[in-house]
Amino acid sequence: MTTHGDPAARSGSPAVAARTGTEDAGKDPSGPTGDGLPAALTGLRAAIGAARFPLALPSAESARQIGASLTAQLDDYLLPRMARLDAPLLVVVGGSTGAGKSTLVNSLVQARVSAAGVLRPTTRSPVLVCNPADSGWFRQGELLPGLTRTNEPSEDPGTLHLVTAPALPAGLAFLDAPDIDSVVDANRALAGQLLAAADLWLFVTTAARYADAVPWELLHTARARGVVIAMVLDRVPVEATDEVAAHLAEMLADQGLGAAPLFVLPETWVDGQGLLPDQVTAPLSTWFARLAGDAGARSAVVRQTLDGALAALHPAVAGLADAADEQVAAADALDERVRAAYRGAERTVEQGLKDGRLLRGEVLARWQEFVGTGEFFRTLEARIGRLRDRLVSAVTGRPAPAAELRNAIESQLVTLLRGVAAEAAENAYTGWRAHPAGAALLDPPLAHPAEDFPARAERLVRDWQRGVLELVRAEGGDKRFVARTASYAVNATGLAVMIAVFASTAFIPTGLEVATGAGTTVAAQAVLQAIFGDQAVRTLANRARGDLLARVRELLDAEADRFLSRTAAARPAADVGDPLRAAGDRVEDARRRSGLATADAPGLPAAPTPEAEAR
Ligand SMILES: Nc1nc2c(ncn2[C@@H]2O[C@H](COP(=O)(O)OP(=O)(O)OP(=O)(O)O)[C@@H](O)[C@H]2O)c(=O)[nH]1
Ligand SMILES: [Mg+2]
Repeated sequence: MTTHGDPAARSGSPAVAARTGTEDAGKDPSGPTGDGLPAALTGLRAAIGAARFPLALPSAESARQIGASLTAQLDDYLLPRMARLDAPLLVVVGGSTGAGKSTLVNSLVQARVSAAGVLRPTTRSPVLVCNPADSGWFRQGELLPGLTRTNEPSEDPGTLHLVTAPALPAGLAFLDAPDIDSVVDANRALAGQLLAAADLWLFVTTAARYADAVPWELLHTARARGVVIAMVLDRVPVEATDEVAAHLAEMLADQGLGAAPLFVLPETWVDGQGLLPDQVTAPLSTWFARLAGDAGARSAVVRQTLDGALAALHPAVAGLADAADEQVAAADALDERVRAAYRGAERTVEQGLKDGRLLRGEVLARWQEFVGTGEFFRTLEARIGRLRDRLVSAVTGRPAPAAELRNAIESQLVTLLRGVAAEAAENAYTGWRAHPAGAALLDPPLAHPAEDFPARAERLVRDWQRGVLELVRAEGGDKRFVARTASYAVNATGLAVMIAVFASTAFIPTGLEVATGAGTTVAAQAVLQAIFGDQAVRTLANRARGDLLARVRELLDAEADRFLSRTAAARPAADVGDPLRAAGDRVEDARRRSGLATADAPGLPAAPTPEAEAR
């Protein structure tokens, strides 16, 4: 066994490096507890839980992962650790597959507590080994509450196999984790989760694997978080020891991890029990024994890792808050595209009612016929009826029931509504397709109006027509307008009002609009002029138009809702971003006030030097 570098410089990370040894053991090792921290953490937990990132924005996937891992870390480690600063120190043994982690743990506790093997990966579910005196704490499940405690070895990654080993001193526990670079996804995820719950990482790598990318990614995370780390370079061929150990020490220093104690274990044989020879593990077990015996040093490790994890929350939470704001902003932008499309549709309908384009073709023809039958005149009161005398000679007696005009009005309106709904759906669809989050929400049917749109449009028009007749009937009490409230009079007046709605403002069809010839057209034209000259008709028409537009708005709103309901999921009930930031700030303030990591805290024991080993 060799250790490298100046042991003083390797005696812990900066915050705990100032002093080593046991002189502070008499002091309350738990020190200040950070009064406001548990409440601030609980608040943060709730704020993170309220954040959703359902829209497919570039920031969403990582925000979901970060949110999930922060929640897990709060539950697994931060909250229980804050509640029990004096609980045993948990060393999580992590590293590359087959590096010899399980063999090392077994050797350190001098018992086969975790299966080691040649099949990769061997360790599928974590094994926690502690002194019998500490098993109560780990068994009660405050820490890593999501893992079911078992007394038997298990392959289920959702379990935690608890083993006691009298050879292991109290106050210190080892957790043998699955491999961090596993081909098995669940293994990798679990390894990350376990490392996030560690007070100390014992990072095991080998001469063959120490330059791999995955371990270094994790080590960067650990450094950023200020986690206390110790490194084991395992199974090093004797002839390569100096070169490999020097290279790894250099890499650690380059990555800002020069303070981590480094233990270099030579390649050796395992005994019949699968354990390493004592002399190989001695420096490591001595170091751990010293740590276990030094309450002050243990407390400092716990506090530094805890403080680092708490400090790392702040920027992570700020990132989540930004991502949550982006979700709302994107939902707003998507909604605006939909609203613009359907506002356009509404305007087209309004325009259609203003410019008289509806008073063409079939409607106009039916109107002319209707007026031409004299049915219309018979039903109107004298004021308009005055025209009758002048026009009666021009009016033919062809049968053209009011029903036909009514149908023509209906189908004209329905056609218009279908047209604008189709255009709006297409515009909204195209608008969303051009937005990454929108594209992910689309289904092909959204490009067209809802399947039942035609039926709903027809019902809308019929309901409106009925409404107009009711309006006329109600006004019928006013004898200035309708002479008699006989149903045919109501009908005829109602149709005139509908026509007036179609030709609102000063529009009256010109000779051109009214097509050619025939006394009928002249009569129709004259009647229209008479109608629009009538204040009562104008008033009714205004109300009927308002009613029609309100119904159209409602129908189009239902169409727009097919889109808007999809972004609604991205809108939490209340603002999420600012409360998240505030919760993160509260945790950070409480952390700073807590004095968890104080500069004069005792540090890690130094890794034994070769000279010390020689003694
Ligand atoms: N010769 C020799 N074999 C070792 C040594 N350390 C571990 N082994 C063997 O290497 C194989 C893998 O060791 P494990 O302890 O299972 O490795 P691990 O890191 O726990 O592997 P996973 O759980 O799959 O991540 C086993 O067969 C061990 O017996 C050693 O120092 N020397
Ligand atoms: Mg293993």
